[in-house]
Amino acid sequence: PRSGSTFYERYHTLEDIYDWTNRTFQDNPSKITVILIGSSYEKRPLYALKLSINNRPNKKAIWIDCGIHAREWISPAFCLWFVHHSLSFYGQNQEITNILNNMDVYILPVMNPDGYLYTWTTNRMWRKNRSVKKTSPCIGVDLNRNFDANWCTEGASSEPCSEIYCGAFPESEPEAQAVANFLREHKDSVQLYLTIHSYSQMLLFPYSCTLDEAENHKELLEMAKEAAQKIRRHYRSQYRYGAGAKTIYLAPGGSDDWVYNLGIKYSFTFELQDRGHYGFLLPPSEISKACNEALIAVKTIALKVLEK
Ligand code: ING
Ligand code: ZN
Repeated sequence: PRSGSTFYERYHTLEDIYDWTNRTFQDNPSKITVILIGSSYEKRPLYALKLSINNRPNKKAIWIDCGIHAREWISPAFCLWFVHHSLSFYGQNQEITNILNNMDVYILPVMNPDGYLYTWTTNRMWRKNRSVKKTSPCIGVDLNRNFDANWCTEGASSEPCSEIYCGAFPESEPEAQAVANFLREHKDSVQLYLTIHSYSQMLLFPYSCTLDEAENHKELLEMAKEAAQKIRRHYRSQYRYGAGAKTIYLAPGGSDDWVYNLGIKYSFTFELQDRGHYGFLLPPSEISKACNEALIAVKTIALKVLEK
Protein backbone atom coordinates (compact mmCIF):
# COMPACT_ATOMS: atom_id res chain seq x y z
CA PRO A 1 0.00 0.00 0.00
CA ARG A 2 0.98 3.58 -0.70
CA SER A 3 2.36 4.98 2.55
CA GLY A 4 -0.21 7.05 4.37
CA SER A 5 -3.15 5.66 2.42
CA THR A 6 -5.98 4.15 4.41
CA PHE A 7 -7.88 0.96 3.67
CA TYR A 8 -10.50 2.97 1.79
CA GLU A 9 -7.91 4.66 -0.42
CA ARG A 10 -6.86 1.36 -1.95
CA TYR A 11 -8.49 -1.17 -4.25
CA HIS A 12 -9.29 -4.54 -2.74
CA THR A 13 -9.49 -8.10 -3.91
CA LEU A 14 -12.80 -9.89 -3.86
CA GLU A 15 -11.66 -11.91 -0.86
CA ASP A 16 -10.74 -8.73 1.01
CA ILE A 17 -14.18 -7.28 0.25
CA TYR A 18 -15.88 -10.41 1.63
CA ASP A 19 -13.69 -10.11 4.75
CA TRP A 20 -14.51 -6.41 5.01
CA THR A 21 -18.24 -7.18 4.77
CA ASN A 22 -17.99 -9.64 7.61
CA ARG A 23 -15.86 -7.38 9.75
CA THR A 24 -18.06 -4.35 9.17
CA PHE A 25 -21.06 -6.38 10.29
CA GLN A 26 -19.29 -7.76 13.36
CA ASP A 27 -18.04 -4.33 14.43
CA ASN A 28 -21.46 -2.68 13.97
CA PRO A 29 -24.06 -5.32 14.84
CA SER A 30 -26.67 -2.75 15.85
CA LYS A 31 -26.47 -0.85 12.56
CA ILE A 32 -25.59 -3.43 9.90
CA THR A 33 -27.20 -6.62 8.73
CA VAL A 34 -25.86 -8.74 5.90
CA ILE A 35 -28.38 -10.11 3.43
CA LEU A 36 -27.57 -12.90 0.98
CA ILE A 37 -29.56 -11.85 -2.08
CA GLY A 38 -28.40 -14.63 -4.40
CA SER A 39 -25.27 -16.02 -5.95
CA SER A 40 -23.22 -15.50 -9.07
CA TYR A 41 -22.89 -17.80 -12.08
CA GLU A 42 -19.80 -19.37 -10.47
CA LYS A 43 -21.74 -19.67 -7.19
CA ARG A 44 -20.14 -16.88 -5.23
CA PRO A 45 -22.41 -15.20 -2.68
CA LEU A 46 -23.97 -11.81 -3.40
CA TYR A 47 -24.01 -10.08 -0.03
CA ALA A 48 -25.82 -6.80 0.45
CA LEU A 49 -25.33 -4.77 3.61
CA LYS A 50 -28.37 -3.15 5.16
CA LEU A 51 -27.44 0.01 7.00
CA SER A 52 -30.20 0.88 9.43
CA ILE A 53 -29.44 3.30 12.23
CA ASN A 54 -32.66 3.15 14.20
CA ASN A 55 -35.38 0.56 14.24
CA ARG A 56 -38.18 2.87 13.27
CA PRO A 57 -40.63 0.80 11.17
CA ASN A 58 -41.82 1.67 7.66
CA LYS A 59 -38.70 3.59 6.80
CA LYS A 60 -37.92 4.53 3.24
CA ALA A 61 -34.81 3.07 1.70
CA ILE A 62 -32.02 3.67 -0.79
CA TRP A 63 -30.42 0.91 -2.86
CA ILE A 64 -26.83 1.30 -4.09
CA ASP A 65 -25.11 -1.34 -6.22
CA CYS A 66 -21.47 -1.29 -7.24
CA GLY A 67 -19.30 -3.44 -9.44
CA ILE A 68 -21.85 -4.50 -12.06
CA HIS A 69 -18.99 -4.12 -14.57
CA ALA A 70 -15.85 -5.95 -13.53
CA ARG A 71 -13.15 -3.50 -14.62
CA GLU A 72 -14.72 -0.40 -13.06
CA TRP A 73 -12.75 -0.75 -9.83
CA ILE A 74 -13.63 2.66 -8.45
CA SER A 75 -17.21 1.45 -8.15
CA PRO A 76 -16.77 -1.19 -5.40
CA ALA A 77 -14.33 1.24 -3.78
CA PHE A 78 -17.17 3.75 -3.61
CA CYS A 79 -19.58 1.31 -1.96
CA LEU A 80 -17.00 0.65 0.78
CA TRP A 81 -16.33 4.37 1.07
CA PHE A 82 -20.02 5.11 1.48
CA VAL A 83 -20.48 2.57 4.26
CA HIS A 84 -17.38 3.82 6.05
CA HIS A 85 -18.47 7.44 5.75
CA SER A 86 -21.94 6.60 7.05
CA LEU A 87 -20.61 4.71 10.08
CA SER A 88 -17.93 7.31 10.85
CA PHE A 89 -19.94 10.49 10.40
CA TYR A 90 -23.43 9.59 11.58
CA GLY A 91 -24.12 12.13 14.33
CA GLN A 92 -21.27 14.37 13.11
CA ASN A 93 -22.18 15.30 9.57
CA GLN A 94 -25.64 16.81 9.33
CA GLU A 95 -26.47 15.50 5.88
CA ILE A 96 -25.61 11.85 6.42
CA THR A 97 -27.29 11.98 9.83
CA ASN A 98 -30.48 13.34 8.33
CA ILE A 99 -30.45 10.74 5.59
CA LEU A 100 -29.80 7.80 7.91
CA ASN A 101 -32.37 8.99 10.45
CA ASN A 102 -35.00 8.74 7.76
CA MET A 103 -33.83 6.05 5.37
CA ASP A 104 -32.26 2.63 5.43
CA VAL A 105 -29.57 1.98 2.86
CA TYR A 106 -28.96 -1.31 1.07
CA ILE A 107 -25.46 -1.59 -0.38
CA LEU A 108 -24.28 -4.32 -2.75
CA PRO A 109 -20.50 -3.77 -3.02
CA VAL A 110 -19.82 -6.22 -5.86
CA MET A 111 -22.71 -7.22 -8.11
CA ASN A 112 -20.40 -9.12 -10.47
CA PRO A 113 -17.96 -11.02 -8.22
CA ASP A 114 -16.88 -13.56 -10.88
CA GLY A 115 -15.92 -10.79 -13.30
CA TYR A 116 -14.26 -8.73 -10.57
CA LEU A 117 -12.10 -11.67 -9.50
CA TYR A 118 -11.19 -12.26 -13.15
CA THR A 119 -9.94 -8.66 -13.49
CA TRP A 120 -7.55 -9.32 -10.57
CA THR A 121 -6.28 -12.68 -11.81
CA THR A 122 -6.40 -12.72 -15.58
CA ASN A 123 -7.72 -9.77 -17.57
CA ARG A 124 -7.86 -6.31 -16.00
CA MET A 125 -10.17 -5.02 -18.74
CA TRP A 126 -12.96 -7.61 -18.37
CA ARG A 127 -16.46 -6.07 -18.27
CA LYS A 128 -19.10 -8.83 -18.33
CA ASN A 129 -19.92 -11.64 -15.94
CA ARG A 130 -18.37 -15.10 -16.50
CA SER A 131 -21.27 -17.21 -17.67
CA VAL A 132 -20.48 -19.95 -20.17
CA LYS A 133 -22.56 -20.50 -23.27
CA LYS A 134 -22.58 -23.98 -24.80
CA THR A 135 -23.06 -22.70 -28.34
CA SER A 136 -20.24 -20.13 -28.27
CA PRO A 137 -16.57 -20.03 -27.31
CA CYS A 138 -17.12 -16.57 -25.83
CA ILE A 139 -17.84 -16.02 -22.18
CA GLY A 140 -19.92 -13.49 -20.31
CA VAL A 141 -23.07 -11.39 -20.47
CA ASP A 142 -23.18 -7.64 -20.01
CA LEU A 143 -25.25 -7.47 -16.83
CA ASN A 144 -26.23 -3.90 -17.68
CA ARG A 145 -27.92 -5.16 -20.86
CA ASN A 146 -29.64 -8.11 -19.17
CA PHE A 147 -32.57 -6.32 -17.50
CA ASP A 148 -36.06 -6.27 -18.95
CA ALA A 149 -36.15 -2.74 -20.38
CA ASN A 150 -36.47 -2.82 -24.18
CA TRP A 151 -34.19 -5.81 -23.81
CA CYS A 152 -31.67 -6.45 -26.61
CA THR A 153 -32.84 -3.69 -28.94
CA GLU A 154 -30.49 -1.10 -30.49
CA GLY A 155 -27.50 -0.47 -28.22
CA ALA A 156 -27.13 -4.10 -27.14
CA SER A 157 -25.95 -7.20 -28.99
CA SER A 158 -27.29 -10.74 -29.27
CA GLU A 159 -23.77 -11.91 -30.19
CA PRO A 160 -22.12 -13.70 -27.22
CA CYS A 161 -18.68 -12.41 -28.17
CA SER A 162 -19.79 -8.78 -27.90
CA GLU A 163 -18.90 -6.64 -24.87
CA ILE A 164 -22.57 -5.60 -24.76
CA TYR A 165 -24.07 -9.09 -25.13
CA CYS A 166 -27.59 -9.01 -23.68
CA GLY A 167 -27.80 -12.70 -22.72
CA ALA A 168 -30.26 -15.38 -23.81
CA PHE A 169 -33.32 -13.65 -22.29
CA PRO A 170 -34.02 -10.89 -19.74
CA GLU A 171 -32.64 -11.78 -16.30
CA SER A 172 -30.95 -14.87 -17.74
CA GLU A 173 -28.00 -14.10 -15.44
CA PRO A 174 -28.17 -14.96 -11.74
CA GLU A 175 -26.56 -11.65 -10.75
CA ALA A 176 -29.21 -9.58 -12.56
CA GLN A 177 -31.98 -11.85 -11.34
CA ALA A 178 -30.86 -11.57 -7.71
CA VAL A 179 -30.94 -7.77 -7.81
CA ALA A 180 -34.25 -7.73 -9.69
CA ASN A 181 -35.85 -10.15 -7.24
CA PHE A 182 -34.68 -8.14 -4.26
CA LEU A 183 -36.00 -4.89 -5.71
CA ARG A 184 -39.33 -6.46 -6.70
CA GLU A 185 -39.72 -7.53 -3.07
CA HIS A 186 -38.69 -4.14 -1.67
CA LYS A 187 -40.12 -1.75 -4.23
CA ASP A 188 -42.55 -0.20 -1.75
CA SER A 189 -39.77 0.93 0.59
CA VAL A 190 -36.97 1.64 -1.89
CA GLN A 191 -37.44 5.20 -3.10
CA LEU A 192 -34.04 5.82 -4.61
CA TYR A 193 -31.98 3.47 -6.79
CA LEU A 194 -28.31 4.19 -7.52
CA THR A 195 -25.95 2.11 -9.64
CA ILE A 196 -22.29 3.04 -9.74
CA HIS A 197 -20.10 2.80 -12.86
CA SER A 198 -17.02 4.42 -14.32
CA TYR A 199 -15.70 6.23 -16.19
CA SER A 200 -16.71 9.57 -17.78
CA GLN A 201 -18.09 11.70 -14.91
CA MET A 202 -21.80 11.71 -15.59
CA LEU A 203 -25.00 11.59 -13.58
CA LEU A 204 -27.49 9.74 -15.75
CA PHE A 205 -31.15 8.86 -15.33
CA PRO A 206 -33.85 7.12 -17.41
CA TYR A 207 -34.25 6.54 -20.14
CA SER A 208 -31.24 4.89 -21.72
CA CYS A 209 -33.33 2.27 -23.53
CA THR A 210 -35.36 4.78 -25.55
CA LEU A 211 -35.16 8.42 -26.58
CA ASP A 212 -38.53 9.02 -24.89
CA GLU A 213 -38.48 11.24 -21.82
CA ALA A 214 -39.27 9.81 -18.41
CA GLU A 215 -42.54 11.02 -16.89
CA ASN A 216 -40.67 12.99 -14.16
CA HIS A 217 -37.79 14.00 -16.45
CA LYS A 218 -37.74 17.60 -15.20
CA GLU A 219 -37.50 16.51 -11.59
CA LEU A 220 -34.68 14.05 -12.32
CA LEU A 221 -32.86 16.67 -14.38
CA GLU A 222 -33.15 19.18 -11.54
CA MET A 223 -31.75 16.70 -9.02
CA ALA A 224 -28.84 15.69 -11.25
CA LYS A 225 -28.08 19.32 -12.05
CA GLU A 226 -27.96 20.31 -8.39
CA ALA A 227 -25.68 17.36 -7.62
CA ALA A 228 -23.35 18.21 -10.51
CA GLN A 229 -23.20 21.86 -9.43
CA LYS A 230 -22.27 20.89 -5.89
CA ILE A 231 -19.51 18.63 -7.15
CA ARG A 232 -18.19 21.45 -9.27
CA ARG A 233 -18.24 23.94 -6.40
CA HIS A 234 -16.55 21.59 -3.94
CA TYR A 235 -14.08 19.76 -6.16
CA ARG A 236 -13.88 21.73 -9.41
CA SER A 237 -14.79 18.57 -11.35
CA GLN A 238 -17.19 18.69 -14.26
CA TYR A 239 -19.98 16.12 -14.35
CA ARG A 240 -22.36 16.01 -17.25
CA TYR A 241 -25.94 15.01 -16.52
CA GLY A 242 -29.08 14.01 -18.35
CA ALA A 243 -31.14 11.13 -19.64
CA GLY A 244 -28.86 8.24 -20.62
CA ALA A 245 -29.91 7.82 -24.24
CA LYS A 246 -29.41 11.50 -25.04
CA THR A 247 -26.32 12.03 -22.90
CA ILE A 248 -24.23 9.02 -23.93
CA TYR A 249 -25.88 6.42 -26.12
CA LEU A 250 -28.89 4.18 -26.52
CA ALA A 251 -28.43 1.29 -24.10
CA PRO A 252 -31.35 -1.05 -23.51
CA GLY A 253 -31.55 -3.57 -20.68
CA GLY A 254 -29.92 -1.35 -18.06
CA SER A 255 -30.76 -1.74 -14.40
CA ASP A 256 -31.76 1.90 -13.85
CA ASP A 257 -34.41 1.84 -16.60
CA TRP A 258 -35.83 -1.46 -15.40
CA VAL A 259 -36.00 -0.19 -11.82
CA TYR A 260 -37.67 2.99 -13.02
CA ASN A 261 -40.34 1.02 -14.86
CA LEU A 262 -40.84 -1.07 -11.72
CA GLY A 263 -42.06 2.13 -10.09
CA ILE A 264 -38.97 3.46 -8.32
CA LYS A 265 -39.09 6.95 -9.78
CA TYR A 266 -35.71 8.15 -8.55
CA SER A 267 -33.21 6.02 -10.42
CA PHE A 268 -29.69 7.09 -11.38
CA THR A 269 -26.53 5.72 -12.94
CA PHE A 270 -23.39 7.48 -11.76
CA GLU A 271 -20.30 7.37 -13.94
CA LEU A 272 -17.42 8.26 -11.64
CA GLN A 273 -13.94 9.56 -12.50
CA ASP A 274 -12.19 10.15 -14.66
CA ARG A 275 -12.93 11.56 -18.11
CA GLY A 276 -10.56 9.23 -19.94
CA HIS A 277 -7.00 10.02 -18.88
CA TYR A 278 -6.64 6.86 -16.81
CA GLY A 279 -10.07 5.52 -17.70
CA PHE A 280 -10.78 2.25 -15.88
CA LEU A 281 -7.21 2.29 -14.50
CA LEU A 282 -7.80 5.16 -12.09
CA PRO A 283 -4.84 5.14 -9.67
CA PRO A 284 -5.44 4.59 -5.95
CA SER A 285 -4.27 8.15 -5.26
CA GLU A 286 -7.47 9.37 -6.98
CA ILE A 287 -9.90 7.21 -4.99
CA SER A 288 -10.66 9.70 -2.24
CA LYS A 289 -11.52 12.56 -4.58
CA ALA A 290 -13.61 10.33 -6.86
CA CYS A 291 -15.52 8.89 -3.91
CA ASN A 292 -16.07 12.23 -2.19
CA GLU A 293 -17.50 13.64 -5.40
CA ALA A 294 -19.89 10.72 -5.70
CA LEU A 295 -20.77 11.05 -2.03
CA ILE A 296 -21.83 14.66 -2.54
CA ALA A 297 -24.08 13.55 -5.38
CA VAL A 298 -25.63 10.74 -3.32
CA LYS A 299 -26.32 13.08 -0.41
CA THR A 300 -27.74 15.84 -2.59
CA ILE A 301 -30.10 13.49 -4.39
CA ALA A 302 -31.10 11.53 -1.26
CA LEU A 303 -31.98 14.73 0.58
CA LYS A 304 -34.09 15.82 -2.40
CA VAL A 305 -35.92 12.48 -2.33
CA LEU A 306 -36.55 12.93 1.39
CA GLU A 307 -38.27 16.25 0.72
CA LYS A 308 -40.78 14.59 -1.63
N1 ING B 1 -21.73 2.81 -18.94
C1 ING B 1 -23.09 2.32 -18.97
C2 ING B 1 -23.18 1.06 -19.84
O1 ING B 1 -23.68 0.06 -19.34
C3 ING B 1 -25.47 3.04 -19.19
C4 ING B 1 -24.05 3.37 -19.47
C5 ING B 1 -26.17 3.74 -18.20
C6 ING B 1 -26.15 2.07 -19.88
C7 ING B 1 -27.47 3.44 -17.91
C8 ING B 1 -27.48 1.76 -19.58
C9 ING B 1 -28.14 2.45 -18.60
O2 ING B 1 -22.78 1.08 -21.00
C10 ING B 1 -20.67 2.09 -18.55
N2 ING B 1 -19.50 2.75 -18.37
O3 ING B 1 -20.74 0.92 -18.31
ZN1 ZN C 1 -20.18 0.21 -16.41
